[in-house]
Amino acid sequence: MNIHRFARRSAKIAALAVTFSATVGGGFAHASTSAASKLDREVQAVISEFGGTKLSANQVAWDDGAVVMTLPRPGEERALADGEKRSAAGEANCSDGYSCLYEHANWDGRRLQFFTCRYENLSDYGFQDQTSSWHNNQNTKASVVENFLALGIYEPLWTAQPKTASSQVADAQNEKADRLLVC
Ligand SMILES: [Ca+2]
Repeated sequence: MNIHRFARRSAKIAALAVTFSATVGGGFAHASTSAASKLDREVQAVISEFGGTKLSANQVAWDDGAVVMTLPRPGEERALADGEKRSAAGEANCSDGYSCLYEHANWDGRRLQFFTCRYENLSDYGFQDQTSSWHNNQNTKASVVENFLALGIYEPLWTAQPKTASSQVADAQNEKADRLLVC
């Protein structure tokens, strides 16, 4: 092989390598961008319907963080905040001092966490008739969860004692919660 042919072949291989990495890199960039935009559309849909402010890529906060919704990232079952410890599957993960409701059993799906002792209408956050599991990680206060019956009338569904959790509420209580007395 003379030196000119070798140089031409090397240049051709280098050009192919550049083309290949640009294609692969572009593919990954596109995939992560569409996942991020799907998540952002979900977050923006919550904000446009229920107010609140975007706290991070997958969180919406109301009242300066008295209430925070965390959404699962695309392809994930569990709602985890940025940097939150990835707890074992089937482990309740409400932050210390908060009372949490979860969209699905086993503490999966959207997570709605509350800090302030007051009544919360879950419809204010698009969470009425959604709750399937819960974790009260307040230190001493119980939370009472209620179902709306008729004008101003609610029936208690369950009382969430402090530092307790349920991975799945009874069928008769499932996806019925409308109001929460945080403590
Ligand atoms: Ca209900």
